[in-house]
Amino acid sequence: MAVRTSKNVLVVSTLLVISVGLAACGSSEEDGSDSSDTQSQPVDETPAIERQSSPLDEDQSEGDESDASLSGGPTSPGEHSPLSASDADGDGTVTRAEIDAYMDAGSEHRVGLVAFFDENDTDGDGTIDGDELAAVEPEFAFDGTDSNADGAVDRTEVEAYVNEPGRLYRKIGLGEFFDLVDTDDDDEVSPAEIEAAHQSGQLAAG
Ligand SMILES: [Ca+2]
Ligand SMILES: [Ca+2]
Ligand SMILES: [Ca+2]
Ligand SMILES: [Ca+2]
Repeated sequence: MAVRTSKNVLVVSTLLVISVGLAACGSSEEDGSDSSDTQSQPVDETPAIERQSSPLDEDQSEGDESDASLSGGPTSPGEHSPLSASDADGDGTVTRAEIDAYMDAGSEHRVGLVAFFDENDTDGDGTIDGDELAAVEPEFAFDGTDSNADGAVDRTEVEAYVNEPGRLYRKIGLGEFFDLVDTDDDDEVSPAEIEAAHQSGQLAAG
């Protein structure tokens, strides 16, 4: 077998490309260097639009002055219910002073709703209606309890109401509820303690 040997010849060629492309065109460009701009630039003073982007959700007045509200139920004062409503300075922590002030403003919060029912069922027949209902202060105290919507509040209805999920504070009263949630007993309910109450089902929005 014949073996061919191919020679590779490397040819190094040097190409000198001389491009003299200097087109010296004496074009005098005048880009308005000395143009007298008389255009007065108007200062844009856009009026500051005052937007109140964070409307405060204030407590909605609950008293509806109608018997329909008895079965309709009160609106929630906040995501943490009584612990939102009682946090007067809105710092997320409810102090003993804040809860006391809140209960002073609404004595119906101090005791459980069944006990409050007994206070208002003056004739002790197990039903609040008529004059008894008209005398309830605040008038919305039993909103949401009239499950059969007959315009009267029976003790059994109140008992069922407070035993629903998230209504523990209505069952035992807000003072006792505060003590329960304040697990470290420092007379303050911290955001962490509020969260724990949510997790355990002791507290629910609404
Ligand atoms: Ca507070
Ligand atoms: Ca009665
Ligand atoms: Ca009823
Ligand atoms: Ca605490």
